[in-house]
Amino acid sequence: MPVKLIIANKAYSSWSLRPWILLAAFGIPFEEVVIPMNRPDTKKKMLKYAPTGKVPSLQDGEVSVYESISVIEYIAEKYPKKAIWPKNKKARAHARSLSAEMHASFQALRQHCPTVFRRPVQKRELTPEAAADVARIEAAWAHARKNFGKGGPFLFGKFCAADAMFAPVVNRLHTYDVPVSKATRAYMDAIMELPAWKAWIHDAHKEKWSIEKYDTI
Ligand SMILES: N[C@@H](CCC(=O)N[C@@H](CS)C(=O)NCC(=O)O)C(=O)O
Repeated sequence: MPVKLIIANKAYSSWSLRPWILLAAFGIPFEEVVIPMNRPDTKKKMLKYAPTGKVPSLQDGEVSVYESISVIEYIAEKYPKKAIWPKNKKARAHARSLSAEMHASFQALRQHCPTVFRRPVQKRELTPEAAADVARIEAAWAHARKNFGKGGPFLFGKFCAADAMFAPVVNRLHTYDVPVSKATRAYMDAIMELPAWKAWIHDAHKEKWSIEKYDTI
């Protein structure tokens, strides 16, 4: 039986994209359950799957996992033959560090540039705090690409969990037209070329639910 991934609106849910793009990019079959946000029954529905009442979460038979990073770890453990994390120990340690940093940081950028996957590209000047987050992200990406990225266009060469963790940031930098280096842009383009990325954006545009405060952001 395929694993079941519980997510929110593809138009707005940055956390949901992470395990979704990982499963899709690795060609792992999964069933998708979408719980639309901002509805009277949203919390109740999400609580059925995770005690936080948030998504993403994953169900694998009797096993439940929540928090995007834990969901990704679970997927990596379930499919050990897939290079969800880099095979090299040093690269893997760094990929985990970057992923944890992404999980816990960059609040200023998140607040200033909320994720809307169907937002038209429209420039927004950054606050100094959001600009500092972008500077750290660019430095982190450049460091990973230089030290571990020889085998392909992604942070650790081939697409892996760390790329999945940063994928929503690619959308923020792109849709808010944030000025970035050529190398950062090339990395963003590599993510945006993934069929899994394109499928998510396509679905986000097709969703009928609309939360006005996000769609006019
Ligand atoms: N740290 C959590 C964040 C999860 C989260 O905030 N999810 C949002 C959707 S992007 C959510 O479930 N919101 C619904 C709500 O709060 O009612 C993770 O990594 O999974």
